Amino acid sequence: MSVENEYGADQIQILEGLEAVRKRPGMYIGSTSARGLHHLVYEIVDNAVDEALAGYCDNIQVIINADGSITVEDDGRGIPVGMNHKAGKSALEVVYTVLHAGGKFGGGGYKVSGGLHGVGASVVNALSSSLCVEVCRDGNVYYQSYKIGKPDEPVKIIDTCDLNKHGTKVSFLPDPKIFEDTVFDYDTLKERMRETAFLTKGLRIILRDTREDEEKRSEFHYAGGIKEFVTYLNNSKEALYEDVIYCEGTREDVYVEVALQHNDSYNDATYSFVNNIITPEGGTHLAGFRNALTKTFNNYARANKILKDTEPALSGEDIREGLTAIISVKIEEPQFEGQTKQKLGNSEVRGAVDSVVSEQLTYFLEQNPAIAKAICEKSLLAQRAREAARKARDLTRRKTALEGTSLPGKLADCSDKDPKNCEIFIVEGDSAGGSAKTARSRATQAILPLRGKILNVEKARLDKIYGNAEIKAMITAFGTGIHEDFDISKLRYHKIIIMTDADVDGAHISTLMLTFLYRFMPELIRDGHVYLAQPPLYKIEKNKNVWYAYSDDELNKILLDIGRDGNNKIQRYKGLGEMDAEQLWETTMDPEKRVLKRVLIDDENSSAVDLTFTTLMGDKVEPRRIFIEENAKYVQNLDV
Ligand code: 0RA
Repeated sequence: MSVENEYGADQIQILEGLEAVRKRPGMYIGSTSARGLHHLVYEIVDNAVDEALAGYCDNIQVIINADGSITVEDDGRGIPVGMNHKAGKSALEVVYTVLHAGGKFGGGGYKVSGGLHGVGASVVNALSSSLCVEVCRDGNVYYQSYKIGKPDEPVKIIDTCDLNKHGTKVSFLPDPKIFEDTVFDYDTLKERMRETAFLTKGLRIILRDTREDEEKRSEFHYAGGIKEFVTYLNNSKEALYEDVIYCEGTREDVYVEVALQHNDSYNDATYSFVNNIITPEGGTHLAGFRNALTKTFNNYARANKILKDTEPALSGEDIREGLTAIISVKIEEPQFEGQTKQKLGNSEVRGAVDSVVSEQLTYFLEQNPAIAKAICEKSLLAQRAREAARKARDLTRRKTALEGTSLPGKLADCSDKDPKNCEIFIVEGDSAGGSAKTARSRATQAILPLRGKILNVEKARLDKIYGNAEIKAMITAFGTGIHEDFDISKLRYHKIIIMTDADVDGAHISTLMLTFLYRFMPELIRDGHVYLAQPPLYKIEKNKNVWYAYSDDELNKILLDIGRDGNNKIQRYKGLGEMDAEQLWETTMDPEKRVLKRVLIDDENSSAVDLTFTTLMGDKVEPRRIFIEENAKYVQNLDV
């Protein structure tokens, strides 16, 4: 076979490959929604991060250009440009046109490969209406451009550069024929770049957005890597001790890094990563970590008589109460399992993490007895609280068995028994609760008034939470049970509507409610059952006509429409209680007229989601304020 023929056959294969990507983009980047669009950037950035992990790249710059395209520039060795004899063309062209070629060739120190689907540059190229790449190495600038994945011409030299300069610069414009929307979101990229920088210590990532007159810019550079990640996650909480505990080591080609620190909350915020990819369902690395943690602390507590021989061992849950931890492993061939392929399966990783953590944590505890004691004592308290909670729960279970499923006394239930038709309003305060009971549509709307502020579940142990009357009332009203007893098929109302005053206190109560739901019944939020009611801020009256305004903007618009003069009386609502039943119905409860906001969880960024709620409820006021300003967008507007 002649070389020419070989080239021809290759070319056909490449076109078939690109065709496959364009036919089923979801197979390669997950989806063609905003999430898939942003994946394009991650694929390209991950290639540069691989170069950083190999030790050759210190800086990555990501730019959202004015025309909506993306540029990713790195100072790595530069993608090889020499002739690839098998393919009969430049290696650079192979990387950008052959499916699955990205990164894995070249051998040597270039081992670990990230990228959620391990596909990379050629997939991004196939899904871009145009892409161009410049490689700087050996004093030359090499260049190639493409349209929907096909090269315009062979790789050529377009310029010279300093002999010491090296790196790769890629620009691409996503194809609007493929993606539902091709507008990149700065904050989405920002959070991902932050996370990537935390996971690759020493790497500097700069993100710029040049689409508007005023350029946005973020720079991430963490010499401490995941240690600083833990500090960042604990920022809005009180740490139990100052140091972040850090373990690092390699066992059988598995590179293991773990950072952890306890705080005064009661939740476990552990995030695990493989080759910089988050594994929301954990896997062998997480299992190895948990095993090492439980074993090491029990050994320490027994040896130092913090735990007496007669006392039961601390459970993993006890030790993980208030824990913030990052587990990051780098391995050559990750295997993902589970329905969503988000769980690490490689069995050798379990032992590697267990060994590194057991060894180094044991040493750390011996060197830092005060910290060791503080963690053991917190775990012991957790153990006792868990025991008390179990007793309290058994008691309530037995009670319901004896009394049947008695609904809370304060609940005004609806008569319809089909949950699909039913909604429950959780109302702040008894007086507003009274108006709501009068106003409601009895058949489908239930009302549960809550007295004052509900318990902050971020700051209370389980026994106290289970003992709280308001929380008990909600749990029994919803019908689903909680934790391991949770059963969504028993949900008695398909809409759970939180109705609070349109002021700061009201917002705080909503947040407490959402925190409770997020921690104890996250499925309710995930399945879209949770809503916030939107009561009006103003009532405007003129010549016996009435308007309601839900924001200051709306008020101004109405006043502009009807003319501002002495004849309108504007009333500012300070709370739900100021409205009579009829007004409450008209403005906030009537399914025909009201506006509800549905509460959403962004699963992609799970460490950020967790922060969403914990930051809000933390002790320190400043992060909370910043959070509220930044995250108003997590709540989606929805007309129902
Ligand atoms: C394989 C070998 C070499 C560099 C790279 C891959 C490389 C890939 C990417 C992707 C984005 N930026 C990159 N930078 C480098 C180097 C081989 C050599 O120089 O010997």
